[in-house]
Amino acid sequence: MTTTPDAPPPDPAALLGLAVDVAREAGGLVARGRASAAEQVDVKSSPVDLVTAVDRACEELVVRRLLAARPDDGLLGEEGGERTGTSGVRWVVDPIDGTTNFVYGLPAYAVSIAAEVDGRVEAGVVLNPATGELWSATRGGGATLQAGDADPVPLAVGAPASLGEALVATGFGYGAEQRRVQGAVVAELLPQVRDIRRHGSAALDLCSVAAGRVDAYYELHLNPWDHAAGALVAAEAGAVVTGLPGRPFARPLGIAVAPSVAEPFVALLDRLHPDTV
Ligand code: LIP
Repeated sequence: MTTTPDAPPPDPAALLGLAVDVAREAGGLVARGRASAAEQVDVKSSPVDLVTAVDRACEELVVRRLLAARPDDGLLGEEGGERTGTSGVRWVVDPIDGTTNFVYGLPAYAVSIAAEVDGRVEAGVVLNPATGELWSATRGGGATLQAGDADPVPLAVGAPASLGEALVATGFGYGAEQRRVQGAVVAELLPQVRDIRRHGSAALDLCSVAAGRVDAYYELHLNPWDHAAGALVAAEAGAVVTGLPGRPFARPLGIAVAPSVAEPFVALLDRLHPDTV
């Protein structure tokens, strides 16, 4: 599915405008569903991989709104939404990234919506309904953070002087064996950096790199909906967004890091992931 050559290319700013409007409406639904989140919880790939009725209702709303506005677009959603379009645009949706936090009432979860054009993310929004923070970016257009009704502020990554002074965020998968491997990597990494943060949402971790709230983030085996919007926000704020040497982002390791420590950080992760396929 690609854009038709004689049709004008979709305008990333217009795609972002639609994504922001839909994310705000979806964020309202998620916020209203928070108090009863734990009442309707199912499990997916493992006993710790949760999905709530609110995740599903949120994705249903987002899909309905996006396709009402742009009926020829494609779609990929975490909760099963999948559709091939004819316009060259595909929406990548995570209705609630950080579902475990949502169920527990930890205010670190987000609605994440990204627009791909011909397979490349051109616009993305991440909205945390618990804090009202909205992160957004277009490719080449920079990244901003809007807190509530305040004016959006441009984002820029931090500049830690050394790897030893870098605050690093990471996350863990839902499989016990994968978590054992990821835990062993953290044990090796911890003495070599400032500290580790585990926020529980890849989308918010990537946006935290963009805002300089952490200096680096890495995680194995992320799904497209976990990172599509957040990785663009991080890149547009100046982060190095990459995979292991010679590998693309999230294939299988997703890395976003401040340029000042990118080289030693990627080299360290490469040493700590010798068997990563
Ligand atoms: C979550 C990711 C997080 C990861 C969790 C989970 P979900 O996504 O955002 O980074 O560590 O294991 O995958 O499942 O809440 O959408």
